[in-house]
Amino acid sequence: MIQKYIYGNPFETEAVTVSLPASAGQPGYGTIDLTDGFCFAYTMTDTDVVYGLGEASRGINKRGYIYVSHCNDTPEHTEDLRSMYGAHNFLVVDGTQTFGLFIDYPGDLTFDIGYTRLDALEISCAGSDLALYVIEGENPYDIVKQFRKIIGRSYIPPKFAFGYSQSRWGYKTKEDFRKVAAGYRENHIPIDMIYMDIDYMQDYKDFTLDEENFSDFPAFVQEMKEQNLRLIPIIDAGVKVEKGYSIYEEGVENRYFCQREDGSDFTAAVWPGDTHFPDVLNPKAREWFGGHYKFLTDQGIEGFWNDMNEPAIFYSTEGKEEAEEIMRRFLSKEEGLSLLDVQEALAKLANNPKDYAAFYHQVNGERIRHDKVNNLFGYNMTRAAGEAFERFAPNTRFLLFSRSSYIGMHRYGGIWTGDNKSWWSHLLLNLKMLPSLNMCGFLYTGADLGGFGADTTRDLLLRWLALGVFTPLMRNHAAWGTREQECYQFGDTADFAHVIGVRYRLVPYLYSEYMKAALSDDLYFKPLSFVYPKDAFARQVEDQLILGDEIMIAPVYTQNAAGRYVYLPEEMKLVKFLPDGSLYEEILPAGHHYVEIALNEVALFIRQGKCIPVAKPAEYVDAIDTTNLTLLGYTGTSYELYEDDGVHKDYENPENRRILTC
Ligand code: MIG
Repeated sequence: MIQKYIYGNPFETEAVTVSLPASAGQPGYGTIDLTDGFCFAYTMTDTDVVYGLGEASRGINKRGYIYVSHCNDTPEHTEDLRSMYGAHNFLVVDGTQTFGLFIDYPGDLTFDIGYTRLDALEISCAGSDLALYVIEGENPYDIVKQFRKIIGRSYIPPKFAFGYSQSRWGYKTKEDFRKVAAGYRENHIPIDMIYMDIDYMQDYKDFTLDEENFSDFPAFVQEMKEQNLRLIPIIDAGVKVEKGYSIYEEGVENRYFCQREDGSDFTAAVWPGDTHFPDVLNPKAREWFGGHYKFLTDQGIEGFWNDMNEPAIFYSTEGKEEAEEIMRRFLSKEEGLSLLDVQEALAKLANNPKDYAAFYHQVNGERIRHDKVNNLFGYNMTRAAGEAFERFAPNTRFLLFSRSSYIGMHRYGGIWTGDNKSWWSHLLLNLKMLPSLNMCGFLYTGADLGGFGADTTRDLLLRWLALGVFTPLMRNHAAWGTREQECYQFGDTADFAHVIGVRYRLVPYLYSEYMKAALSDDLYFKPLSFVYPKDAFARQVEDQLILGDEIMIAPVYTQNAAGRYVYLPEEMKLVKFLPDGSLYEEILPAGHHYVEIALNEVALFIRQGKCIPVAKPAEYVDAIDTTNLTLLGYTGTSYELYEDDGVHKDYENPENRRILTC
């Protein structure tokens, strides 16, 4: 059961797609205080577990820390991080009382989950215009499913998006891309996509191509397709300020950019230098911005990633002037000013809260200050693209994911979890975020495998790929200036070909589970406790996940380990994909086990009474033979396979489902 409570006059975020009547009175849980903004307070008991919050630091159980929904370009994902790129205001308290909460509020919102006081849950924000949804159900899993029903169906990518992909910030020329293609194809490491980062554009201008490096782009897209590779370009939020650049001119002329209080276009510097932000909250501007993706789809492009859409700001014009003033005063030897003051002024330039309160959106004839709706920008930039694809080709799926997001965006695209590092702890963090993201509707998601910042190592990349085998988005991405991270850079490529090869053998199953989850508003990744609610130990497991209905995963996430301890809530069949192409299978009883998993092996656990389909090896998604699947698991059981053409939207066709028996 879902109750909706309205406070004040909330901004319509369109996160919820079902219209529910507003309830009168007080929610049945906690207390609400409106004296200073909004505050929901609840006292937790010792054993309560808190799930949710989507993209956030720390554990599957969110207890014991404080999180702030504030979409922000934040490249340091340390344990004490409070805000990331996404704002996903949904959580479930599971314990003495079990209930879910969704706070539909587009400004900054704080979740103090036992940080200030171990037993106190406090959700608060400065504003008092919001919608609060309180969800009751049989258990947390049931509550999550009810929540997912009211926010609408999750985004469904084309099937090729379940392939492996390579990315790197720094590929500049056709030659760079050809080298990656050859590196993979010659070593028989399966791959489907290569990502184009900002350097493909002319001077970092959206919807342009570097004139020198990418002449005759359609022919190049075709050349890659002949190798069964798709190019996936990035689109940044800021539009370069440049006379004569058509996107800039159109935006200025139609007043489609975010404006300052005085009505002038707000200017912030990002990669292109000075830019204006498209006012994607304004439906007209959204349609206009989205329409421009056609520049690339017309040249054969079938997928995009949207970046810098928190929106990230290196510095605003006003910020720059202030910093320059301090520098001038320092250089003219003004008394009392030290170099530290200059340093401080420079440090304050990027993503300064002051700047986010200095520009406005036009929504249905009303003007709204950006900081009050900050968390909706990435959502609506990605929605601009998603809505545009619907217009270009209503029956065709495009690959689309974003860095910044809010619940509601999950209907238009996926997300990747941003600028992690080549740290072992970030492999584990990647795993922990997955079920929480799924609870908030984000099914097509993954982290930069191998780590974005810092230099990776061969073993970290292999171990991370062995988790990535299971994440819908499986992308290796690295930052400019870091060690080269393509799989063929680390000697003995056979290990990489094998690990990624396992992904391709599992695509029919993973795709089927993804589609079933998306079509029934269910989870692809679940915490163990959702499947084994009576198992007290399962509530504590933070390094294993249930995938779909059939399997459990338990990747190795520490260096120099030959395996790891795994907890089995019930008997399961351990399957190891060995590098020689054979399988190791062993039935293990419920309980704790040490399982050896070598660097070049992929392990999974099939639940009792279940089986999964496995395909023959293939080097790209379209080459997977789904007519010839082997069933793995418990004999005498069956599996319902979902399969479609992977391109169109004929999801409900009964022919998409068939029963396979083991
Ligand atoms: O300021 O486009 O998270 O994936 O490689 C950095 C360059 C901008 C941040 C993204 C990252 C991407 C990078 N971008």
